[in-house]
Amino acid sequence: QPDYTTVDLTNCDREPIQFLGHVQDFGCLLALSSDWMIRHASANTETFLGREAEDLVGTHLSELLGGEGLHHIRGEVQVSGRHGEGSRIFAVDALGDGQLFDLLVNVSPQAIIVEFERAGSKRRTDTASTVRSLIARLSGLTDERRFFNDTARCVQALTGFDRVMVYQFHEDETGEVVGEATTRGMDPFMGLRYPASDIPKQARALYLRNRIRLIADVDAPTHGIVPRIGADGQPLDLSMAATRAVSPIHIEYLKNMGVCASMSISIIVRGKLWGLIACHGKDPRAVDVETRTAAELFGQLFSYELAQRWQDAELSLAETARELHDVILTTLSSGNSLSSTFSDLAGDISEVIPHDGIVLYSEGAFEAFGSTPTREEFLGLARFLNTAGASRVFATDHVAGVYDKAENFGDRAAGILALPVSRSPRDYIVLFRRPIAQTVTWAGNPEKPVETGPNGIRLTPRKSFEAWQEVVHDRSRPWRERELRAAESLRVTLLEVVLKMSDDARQERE
Ligand code: BLA
Repeated sequence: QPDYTTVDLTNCDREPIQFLGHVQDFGCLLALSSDWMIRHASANTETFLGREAEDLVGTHLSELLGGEGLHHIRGEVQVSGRHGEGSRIFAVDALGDGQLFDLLVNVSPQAIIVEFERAGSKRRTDTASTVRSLIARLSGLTDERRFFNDTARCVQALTGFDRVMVYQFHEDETGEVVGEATTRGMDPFMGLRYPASDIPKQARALYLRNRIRLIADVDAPTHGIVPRIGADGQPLDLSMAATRAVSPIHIEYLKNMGVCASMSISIIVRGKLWGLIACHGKDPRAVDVETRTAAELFGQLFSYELAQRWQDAELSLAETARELHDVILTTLSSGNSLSSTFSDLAGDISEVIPHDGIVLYSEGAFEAFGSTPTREEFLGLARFLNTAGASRVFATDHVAGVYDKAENFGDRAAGILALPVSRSPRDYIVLFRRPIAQTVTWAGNPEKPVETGPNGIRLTPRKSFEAWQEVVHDRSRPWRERELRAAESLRVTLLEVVLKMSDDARQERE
């Protein structure tokens, strides 16, 4: 049970959102053992299946479902049991009485979970081909902003939500709206920044496993699971359940935002949650299973498209980095020292990793170009880097955040990228970036995330969603992932050369 009595932001992270034990109103749920006995049922089965949850628990599934329903579910369990992915069966006459249901089936070690929703209306066009043509429209776009805005427009066309956003997580887990499509009369959220705590850790972890979630109506009742605690002494794990009722804290958040329905689709790139496509409705919106499946598929294809774009950018950078590697080897192997060729080298590096200043600190000698700390200041920084112990590249866009004295660098340097280019004592090449006055437009004051809620002291989301601007003075443009990768390969090249040269020098002396 989460403890709401201490007010701090880690509360959010501790709410066990997959064990809250309720389903939403738009569907009902059965949890079965591997021998098809009903172990749990949601309290709203009567509405969908005509039988009370209490009557169903402890009976065999075949007593409820006619031949067609059971046959379908068995078949799907064999498939999804092997792959661990949930499956969906559309328009099944599950009870044998002519009512059509869409079924969602998920197999976990704890239970087979089957959810029932009323089948969506028959479509004129098939959703797979709609998704295909939407994605085709995106892949030609080179401009990033248009790419994200069009992505939002595609999902809006697919689902009909009033506002659709592409929400990207930054390194520090805050998030930013980078693409948006709205219907008339909705406030634009484009460019707004939200604190990390708005989507807590356990929710992000869950969204990596389960790629889509729908909150159909923030005002609709939710229904408990019967019995709440199973024979194994545990509440039912609803991680993969589509009807899972979400955290009441989040419901309050949506209400504060003036949102009645919310759906979000996970964007996973290289195994990490890159962001979400977040959808808002002014009114209740029970998006049917087929549309959700299409939206999820769209999300997956969009993720591949993003990954492809990254890869293209990386390939062209890797090309330039390779040329740099060759230049360094040629220059240095013809007997030049690193310091005698450093000014050329600095120019070459800036083509791969743009920077405002660069320092070579090698065997006690200090050489600097552009906007950098002084020699004295640098020596302190070098000592800090030695203790930071990184044998690989070390980068930050806010060096004063990890090394106090960097405040004195003022507007000469705010971000550093350090490449250790020797064993010990450490020699370094350090790239510097000057601060940029960044304006971050927060949705609400991020420093006041804690308020007293309706139930006494506990954590509630910020009530104010009015933009709150903060100007950040001591940060540089961030080092991009691919720049760090290029720096790492540069470090390896330089280390090779430096070690070889000192070996040669030693041999000459001996
Ligand atoms: C979940 N928070 C979420 C989700 C989103 C957001 C998209 C996923 C569920 C959904 O699809 O609605 C946040 N929604 C946003 C943001 C925008 C948006 C940033 O549209 C921007 C436009 N939330 C808080 C605080 C807490 C909190 C302070 O702000 C904790 C005290 C909790 N948010 C919270 C929890 C969940 C959540 C617990 C998980 C809900 C669940 O899946 O059960």
